[in-house]
Amino acid sequence: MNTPSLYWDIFCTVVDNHGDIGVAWRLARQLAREYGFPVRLWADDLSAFQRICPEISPARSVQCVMNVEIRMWDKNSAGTCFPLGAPPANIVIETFGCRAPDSYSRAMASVSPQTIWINLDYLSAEAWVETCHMLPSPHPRLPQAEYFFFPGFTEKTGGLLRERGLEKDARDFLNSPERKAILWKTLGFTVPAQGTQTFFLFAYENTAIPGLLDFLAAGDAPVRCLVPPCESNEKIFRSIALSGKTLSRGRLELCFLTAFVPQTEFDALLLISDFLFIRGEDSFVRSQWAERPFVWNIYPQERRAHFSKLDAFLDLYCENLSHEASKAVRAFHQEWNKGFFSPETCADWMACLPDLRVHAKNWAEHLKKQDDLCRSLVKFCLSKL
Ligand code: TRH
Repeated sequence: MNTPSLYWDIFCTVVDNHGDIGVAWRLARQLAREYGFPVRLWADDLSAFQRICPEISPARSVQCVMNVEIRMWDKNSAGTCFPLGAPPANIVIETFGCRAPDSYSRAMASVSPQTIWINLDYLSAEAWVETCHMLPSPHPRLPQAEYFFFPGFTEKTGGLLRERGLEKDARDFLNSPERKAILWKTLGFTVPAQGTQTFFLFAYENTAIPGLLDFLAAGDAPVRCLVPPCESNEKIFRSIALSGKTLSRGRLELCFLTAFVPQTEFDALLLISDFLFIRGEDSFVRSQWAERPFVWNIYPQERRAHFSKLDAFLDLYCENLSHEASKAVRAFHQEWNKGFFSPETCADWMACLPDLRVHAKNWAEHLKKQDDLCRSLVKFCLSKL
């Protein structure tokens, strides 16, 4: 793509956890690294940001990390936090419904050519997304339209974040026993013994967890479970006698990570695992690029709205699966997201793991045929210049 230089401002409010900043940070890095664009990322919670990017200093209101200019977005000083006199960027992205300050929007409306204004929404596989993707919406007060941009799983959506060279990076990592051993060591654990199945457990507060752990502990094969720090499940882990960094029970070895790994190493964390329990948005997408069987803990919404989102995704994901595997995947997801664990459902899912491994590769291949989200955004913006 022959691209003129475009200046980007990305705004991000950390609602909770790390998904919002996780997506904004990934996108900002990709725009800077793959397209060479100047990018400014405005984030209102640098401490949450620091958890996934240790180079960030929460005390600094302006800093540059990986060629992205990071700005503390101090909402209390709205209107004064912007470099006064500096024009807004060519492209402004408000992530997940957050609103750039009024002073910024006003400045946007007064520049020529007009700033391209994008509202980047949450990921959903629901059918309505295709009809709303890229639709303009007039601003209630300003003479300017904003465009809705939807990530998604089909060609009529904006696609998924996927960096260039992702596949090669994964292959290189998987082909390097040294790099895997170094990662295990950095995490504070030995390399798992031959024949051990490793799984990654990243979930919301979920009452199904003890059942899953009991089930794995009572199984025939040795299993290692990697658990990242997660406040919402701390009580659950404490109730199963958490002490120290590891806990062994039956065939299960629980390994607690003491801190988040930097987001740039998150993919490797998934790749050392054989199957994945992930959640939210970004780890959910990364589990698909890791080409591993996964179980998605979807972000819970009011009035159980998330269940239709879950079904919409599973309808797409299960399309080319055998009837048996599709049934097992759907049942396990339903129960996991209701906080309910039944050994029969889990056993059915596990019996399908060989098929699910093949499917995970095919699914990733299928998704890679569409433009990635960053590229779709760049193409769209160029078309609007
Ligand atoms: O943290 P999440 O639950 O994020 C969200 C938010 O809750 C948000 O409000 C909600 O709307 C959204 O989900 C759907 O899960 P997610 O999306 O997987 O984000 C986690 C991020 O943290 C992701 O970018 C990966 C990163 N991460 C690390 O970098 N290192 C780690 O060790 C871990 C465990 C995660």
